[in-house]
Amino acid sequence: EALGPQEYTGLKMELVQWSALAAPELDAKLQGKKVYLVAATLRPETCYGQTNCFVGPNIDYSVFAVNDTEVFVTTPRAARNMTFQGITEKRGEVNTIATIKGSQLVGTKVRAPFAICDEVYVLPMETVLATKGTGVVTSCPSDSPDDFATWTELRKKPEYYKVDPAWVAQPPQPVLSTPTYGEMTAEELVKKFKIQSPKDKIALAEAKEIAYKEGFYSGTMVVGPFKGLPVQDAKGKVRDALLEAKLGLAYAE
Ligand code: A2H
Repeated sequence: EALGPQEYTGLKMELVQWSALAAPELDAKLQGKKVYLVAATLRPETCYGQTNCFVGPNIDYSVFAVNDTEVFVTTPRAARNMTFQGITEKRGEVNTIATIKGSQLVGTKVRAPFAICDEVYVLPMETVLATKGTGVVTSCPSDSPDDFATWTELRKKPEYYKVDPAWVAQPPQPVLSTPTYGEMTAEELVKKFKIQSPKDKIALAEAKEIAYKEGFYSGTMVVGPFKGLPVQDAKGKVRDALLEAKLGLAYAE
């Protein structure tokens, strides 16, 4: 874990359609508002390869007003932190509209900023921590072993996880190429370490470390406006482009 503050990029994943469980309450309360699930990432350059969005099924989420027009969905903890970072209108005050369990958000359809796969579904991820980031995690299974392992698990047992197979139909989308693992770094590492499920935490932590080092120090972008650039150079440019387009925000903790 980093010792200094962690600088996340918050990806604004705009609501397209609430899940059947969330729609009755929230559609009525949020008429005329722009609603975003805000995912915290340390790898903004992978945004082109988003194919899903994860929430913790047993975590509570706040649906809160940022200003007159925008509504965010994050953990209550992140909502509070945001009020001290100039993200919301009133400092130190969360304007909560509703509280909802992650499990109720599953099946919600959102727009993924800059992603090749424009609209993605919200899925459950048991390993999402309520104490980190926003509690919303964008899924980039080409480059995140955690994301790849969870997506694979959900595809194996959709009934058990109460997931419609259509929500996990989108395959990983290549974003960058590494000399050792090619364009599907996460999948290669999951295979190499014989990771069977998201519960293989030790192997996943190791795979995550390698994926990060390979991708960041040796990777080259294979999609998007910075195609051909080293990932090290592209990372900041992608973050700036997200902030510029108002599809991303700086979030630190
Ligand atoms: B990263 P760190 Cl492609 N619980 O984004 C669990 N994981 C969380 C989280 C939470 N509450 N909030 C954020 N994360 C994930 C992309 C990505 C990420 C890729 C590769 C590696 C990677 C797409 N998912 O993370 O513990 C988010 O996933 C490995 C560094 O604060 C976020 O970045 O270091 C990362 O963990 C933050 O992890």
